[in-house]
Amino acid sequence: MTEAVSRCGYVAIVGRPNVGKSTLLNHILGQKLAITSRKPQTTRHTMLGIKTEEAIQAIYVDTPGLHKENEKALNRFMNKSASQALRDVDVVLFVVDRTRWTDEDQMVFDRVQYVTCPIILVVNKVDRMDDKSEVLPHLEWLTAQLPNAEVVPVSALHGRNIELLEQLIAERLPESEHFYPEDQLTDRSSRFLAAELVREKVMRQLGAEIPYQVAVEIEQFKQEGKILHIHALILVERDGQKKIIIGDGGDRLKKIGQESRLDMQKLFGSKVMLHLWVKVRRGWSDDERALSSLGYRFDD
Ligand SMILES: Nc1nc2c(ncn2[C@@H]2O[C@H](COP(=O)(O)OP(=O)(O)OP(=O)(O)O)[C@@H](O)[C@H]2O)c(=O)[nH]1
Ligand SMILES: [Mg+2]
Repeated sequence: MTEAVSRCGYVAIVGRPNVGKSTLLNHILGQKLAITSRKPQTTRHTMLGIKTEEAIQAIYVDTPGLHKENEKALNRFMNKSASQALRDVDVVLFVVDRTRWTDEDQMVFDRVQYVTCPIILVVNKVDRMDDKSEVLPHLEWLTAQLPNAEVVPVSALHGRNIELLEQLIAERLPESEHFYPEDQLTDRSSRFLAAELVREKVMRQLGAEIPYQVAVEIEQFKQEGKILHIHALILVERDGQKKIIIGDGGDRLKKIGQESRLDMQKLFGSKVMLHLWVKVRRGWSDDERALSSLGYRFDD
């Protein structure tokens, strides 16, 4: 019997906001690593999710959804990170939401059409497809747009067709030694992941506007015996937002804390004591220096 060929490479997951990129990554990894929510622009930073199975190592790059409208420094940062993720990768997963095609999908398409590596067009959320008769013509139309791309309908949430997708990815990865140890899951620190979990709860629990004006900073991350002590600061832009996040008698902040702590315990495999504070830092989302001190790095 011959040994399986070792393969390894980078797989960028791109698409407009809310199409299910991070949900897809989590499903492939078999655990929750990336944060997800119903609101667009949940992911702000690119993040690696590494999956090693025997001879195959796929290094996924989750990216912020490419989007129009807002010209704040934070939005420029997100779009730039997503575009940069297309450089030097071995496979591109271009994720779209069923038969919906918007100006933002077109923006992604405009960038993706120039890549020279294999592209897989992932048509997600097929579990919610109401009118099945629209599917075939749309898949044909997509194939005509990107003739060299493979088109795969999936449901990231329910795990439909994901094995097929992973097989198509593996076949397209170059022969190579693995870049990461087989038990490494991501390039991001535990502090980063902790901050993201708090931000996810804010995204999920608050109304339309506020989540976009919130950042989370970890001030302390310390294991003492069996307990991991985490202090997180929730930064907002205005006083009114601080009140809303804290809620009546601290109710909302308590709920954000409880839910974050449960997810942290699962991810870190340790009992967690979590302390949350809310603080106003005016204009952080449109100030490159403030952004950079919060870990939004504008390198290159
Ligand atoms: N029904 C259904 N919902 C899905 C599926 N995949 C993702 N979703 C939902 O779509 C919403 C957005 O998912 P995310 O994974 O956060 O989307 P994203 O593309 O990472 O979004 P950004 O980070 O904002 O760019 C969430 O509410 C998910 O639960 C799917 O296959 N079926
Ligand atoms: Mg995301």
